Amino acid sequence: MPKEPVTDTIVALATAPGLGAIAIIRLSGGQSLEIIQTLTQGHHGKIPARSPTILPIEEPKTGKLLDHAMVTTFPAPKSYTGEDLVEISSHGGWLVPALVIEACQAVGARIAEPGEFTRRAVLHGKMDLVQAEAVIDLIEGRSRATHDSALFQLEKGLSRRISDLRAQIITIEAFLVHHIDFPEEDEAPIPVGIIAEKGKTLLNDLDELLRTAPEGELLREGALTVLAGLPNSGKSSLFNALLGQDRAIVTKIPGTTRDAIEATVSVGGFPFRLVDTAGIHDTEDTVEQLGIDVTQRYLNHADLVLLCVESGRDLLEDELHFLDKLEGRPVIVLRTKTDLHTKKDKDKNFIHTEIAPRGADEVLQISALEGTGIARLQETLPNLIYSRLVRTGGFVPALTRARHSDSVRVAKNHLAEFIQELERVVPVELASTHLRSATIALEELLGVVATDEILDQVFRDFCIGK
Ligand SMILES: Nc1nc2c(ncn2[C@@H]2O[C@H](COP(=O)(O)OP(=O)(O)O)[C@@H](O)[C@H]2O)c(=O)[nH]1
Ligand SMILES: [Mg+2]
Repeated sequence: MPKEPVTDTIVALATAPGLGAIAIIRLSGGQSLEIIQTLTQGHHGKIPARSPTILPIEEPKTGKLLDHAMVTTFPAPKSYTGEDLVEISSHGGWLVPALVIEACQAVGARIAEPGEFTRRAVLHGKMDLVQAEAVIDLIEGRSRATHDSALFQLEKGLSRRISDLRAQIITIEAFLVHHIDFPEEDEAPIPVGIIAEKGKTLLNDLDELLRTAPEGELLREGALTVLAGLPNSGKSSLFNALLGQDRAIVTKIPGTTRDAIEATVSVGGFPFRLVDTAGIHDTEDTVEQLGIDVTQRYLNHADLVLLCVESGRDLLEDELHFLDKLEGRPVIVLRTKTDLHTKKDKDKNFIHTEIAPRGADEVLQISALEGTGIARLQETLPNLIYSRLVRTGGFVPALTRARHSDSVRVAKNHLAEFIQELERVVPVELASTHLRSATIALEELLGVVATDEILDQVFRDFCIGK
């Protein structure tokens, strides 16, 4: 809820700054229509609503022509922010948009804070907080799965699920009130046992939603995928093959890749943050040693490890030890350079299978040089990391931020305590406070009740103009 009425008028560039054919400048707030009228004054009567109109934009004091721009006005409440809003499509580049923004400032607008347009949209009930987060995900997404998920969230896919869970808590609260209102009856209309049962079902639903969080959160940043293996095992060649371009330096001299190179790639439509690093062996060379430290740091946070081991030999002690240390983290062992170690026989399927060593989820044979096995790997990666999303097609509500899972966890814990107290026959009135807290947690998540602190946290990541 707004603390104070939002009345001032904000202005910002909505398109990316820099060279471009067109720039869009946005104005929102009580003075927007007045401001655009002033900047285009003398050339037109009232600008028609929601109808793009080409107008000369003039500097307010001097009347000097700044540009001919396409102006569209969106009077409240039918606008993105729910306020009077104006979009000015001017010529792009460095100067024109800056001059137009300056002109808006000269007649009363101020530069918007990051995310302020969307924040105002939330304050005016145009979208909830979870939808607002989807806006930024949609803009920043780099893979089809991220796009699908963000769009689904923007279309209230997740919000509906959360609202539904909130409604269920409120229903239990209502049952409880009903129960409290008939204390003298032997058999209250709704026995405590039934209320507890309802609570348990809801607890499962909350759990189910929580289980979507790990994959949902990965969708935004991409799964951190670290290429590991001894020098010369073919890590950089694989990195380039997955990227489809030669980004990492590939040489025969061991230890060439001295620091980490990172790239976000879409594999099967899912985002992966691929990291090519120095190898995992001891070295005297300090620069190379630094690279190895980088590897360790990445390994600590890896969502997936691809251990490259050249084909034609068994895994070394070091490599097996390395697998042991990764404990529980998804690992694929890639037997590389199969072209060197397999006789090419057109009649034979020369990719032979191999049993995954202890600690590894899969073993795949690849040749980065010939491209063999790369498609298989590209199929395996999403299945290993995003199995749930692959299965559901991504159109199932999923929690996509730590903020989401934190709130749902709080709601769940309160509900669990409620059930416990109900069964321990604590006065039901007391137990019901937990229901209230659970409801509030979900309301904060949706932004129904959002403190400035929550709003600041959400909109901090936005760019100016959104
Ligand atoms: N024949 C063949 N050579 C490869 C293959 N992958 C890498 N190599 C070669 O192996 C050497 C080391 O490769 P590189 O990718 O730099 O390994 P890294 O040190 O683990 O990054 C280079 O000479 C590559 O050309 C492959 O699939 N087939
Ligand atoms: Mg390398």
